[in-house]
Amino acid sequence: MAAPQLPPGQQLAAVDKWPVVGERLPRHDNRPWSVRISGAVARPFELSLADLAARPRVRQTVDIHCVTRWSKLGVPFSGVLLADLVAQARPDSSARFVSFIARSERAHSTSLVLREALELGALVALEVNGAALETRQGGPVRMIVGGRYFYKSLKWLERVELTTEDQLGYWERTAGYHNVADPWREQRYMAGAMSRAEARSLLESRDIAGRNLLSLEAQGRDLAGLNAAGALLRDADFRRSSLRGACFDRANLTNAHFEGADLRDASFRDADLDGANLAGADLRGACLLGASFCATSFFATSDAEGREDTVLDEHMQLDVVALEGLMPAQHACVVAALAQVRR
Ligand SMILES: Nc1nc2c(c(=O)[nH]1)N[C@H]1C(S)=C(S)[C@@H](COP(=O)(O)O)O[C@H]1N2
Ligand SMILES: [Mo]
Repeated sequence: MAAPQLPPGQQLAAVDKWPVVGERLPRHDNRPWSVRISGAVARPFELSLADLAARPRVRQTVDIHCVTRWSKLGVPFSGVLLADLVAQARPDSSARFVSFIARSERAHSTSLVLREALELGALVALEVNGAALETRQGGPVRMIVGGRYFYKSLKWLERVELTTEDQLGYWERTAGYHNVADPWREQRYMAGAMSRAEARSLLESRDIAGRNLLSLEAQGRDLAGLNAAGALLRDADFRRSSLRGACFDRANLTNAHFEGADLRDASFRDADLDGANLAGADLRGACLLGASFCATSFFATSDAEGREDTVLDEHMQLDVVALEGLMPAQHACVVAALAQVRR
């Protein structure tokens, strides 16, 4: 059998699509672009775009795997090897980590173990598909780190800093994203902070509005009428729970699990359902207006997951344009199912 090309839980994006995730724009700044290498090094230095472009160029074909479950295989990037810049800066022997910092409003960052970044062939990318990286794609200079979820590939690179202690990146610190991020080991999130017992007692109140509950364990429970408005519920597990009439308005449900859940008349207005799985759920009367669906699953597509039937009806509310965020296989299933209920 050929080796699988898609890590577990990933879906292929259409060839002509490249979803934008996280920040959409770099910080406005009139100074010309430059990249500075500093920290635990003997010779910090700064490069202009022209300096970067004049260095030896490397081509690399990279498989992109976003933590929100979409993938693009074989994307041809070119740029300068991080190893090349690191060597010139003469790292101290104590330099064990590398942080990448963006020219963006929140100074977005991410970090890697220096040795791993070099082994993975981390690329200071300038081009994709033979053309300069567009701003939208993280250009003019973007880190590309193959073999890690795409949140390790920083857009709008401005600073490379070598450090002796790890500086957790933006998503790793604020969203519980896993600090190693190997897609083949499905390292999407750090362990949730809460025990099953704590989750159980918290859920008894049926009010978790506005709370931050990464990887909440709430499977197989009676949670009808739950108020989870505005809650941060990335990777939460609501499989087979009864959530009739629950309110998830504006909640972050990235990668949440709703397989087999009763979601009749539940409300997901303006919720983030990127990478969430609703296969086998009962969605009759549910409101999904304003929700985002990048790589959301509505149907089980592999036999291994079993063929649970998702239930939709004509009372369900959703924006047809938002369905464009679905990956092709899911898009086809949902469009066919909607056509059937609306007949
Ligand atoms: N500067 C910056 N870089 C970033 C992010 C961000 O918000 N800001 N998001 C990360 C995440 S989570 C992903 S999946 C990829 C998304 O890249 P794309 O928008 O080109 O798909 O960028 C990564 N790099
Ligand atoms: Mo991501």
